[in-house]
Amino acid sequence: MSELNDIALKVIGNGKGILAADESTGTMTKRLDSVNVESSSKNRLIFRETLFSSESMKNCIGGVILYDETIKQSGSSGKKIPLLISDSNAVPGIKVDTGAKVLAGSSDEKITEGLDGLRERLKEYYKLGARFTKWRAVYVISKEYPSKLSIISNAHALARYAALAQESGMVPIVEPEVLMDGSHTAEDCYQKTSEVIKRCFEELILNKVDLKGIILKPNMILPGSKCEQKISSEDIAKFTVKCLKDSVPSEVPGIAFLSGGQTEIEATENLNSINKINNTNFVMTYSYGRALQQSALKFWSKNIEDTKGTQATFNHRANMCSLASQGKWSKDIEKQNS
Ligand code: 5MM
Repeated sequence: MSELNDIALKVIGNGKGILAADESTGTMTKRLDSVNVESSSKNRLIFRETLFSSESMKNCIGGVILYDETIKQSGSSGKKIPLLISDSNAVPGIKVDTGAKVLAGSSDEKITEGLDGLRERLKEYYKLGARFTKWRAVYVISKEYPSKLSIISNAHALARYAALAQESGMVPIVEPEVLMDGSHTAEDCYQKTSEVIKRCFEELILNKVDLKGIILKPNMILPGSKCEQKISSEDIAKFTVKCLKDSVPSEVPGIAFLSGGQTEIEATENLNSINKINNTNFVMTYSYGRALQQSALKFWSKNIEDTKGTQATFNHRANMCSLASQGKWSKDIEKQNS
């Protein structure tokens, strides 16, 4: 199983992180609608190929999470997308869940689906070049949520998925996302996230998942987006590192945070603060969707043929995230380079 550990470290080690470009067609359509670009298969490919052929892919991006549509596409030169990614020495990955659906028994919550036929789909993705996979579970915070039902059933699904991914020779990214929506405090987020993560590891262990061959993709510990009590980046880092130190077994090679609706700068600053105080053995890096793509998407939407300009915007963000993953980012560096 040390091969899986090697893949995991290739994806998240050496100051690199993950580009989460696995938006399903519905989500990508929302993103493109927001910048007034038609969400055609061709346009989705142009934007993604522009990012995947950027210079920063070589030094800042260790892995790219793709969506089913993209992993089967070829770029403008005729090269298959997974090959375009591996040519930059990054690892192609694939989202394999089929989405979060209403949880029977607790209809305000979600359960992630996709286990039926997963073994066969994994084999196909491996043949297409994927070497890691992703499955995202979502949890809401309120007085009564996340419910025990949501915590137990999502952890069970995540663990069964992870076991199947490893059986197919791929590293599973285990993504339990406790959402930022709501007026809860950072303390509430800390407590609920700890409970969610601990349960995930109980199930992963029960399903005999090799913990050295996974990547955990959690949320940072943040106050809810409607909470009036804001906290500093240093406090976010303290809560986050403590939560992970207490809930994640030490065999896990690394943690790649989702950005979860933070701005690009917030996600970069908070990751940097985390790495400044990271006293664990875990690599702590990024697996950002919006916080890596937002500015590039905005720039690209003004002229979808301006590949160079879009890439420069993306390269800047990727470079800043890479510095943050090493605790070397600062507001001055951000300004000097923008
Ligand atoms: C890229 O977005 C992924 C979700 O797509 P769908 O909702 O369309 O399935 C998402 O899982 C993403 O990989 C993570 O949430 C990280 O993205 P952010 O934008 O939170 O960093």
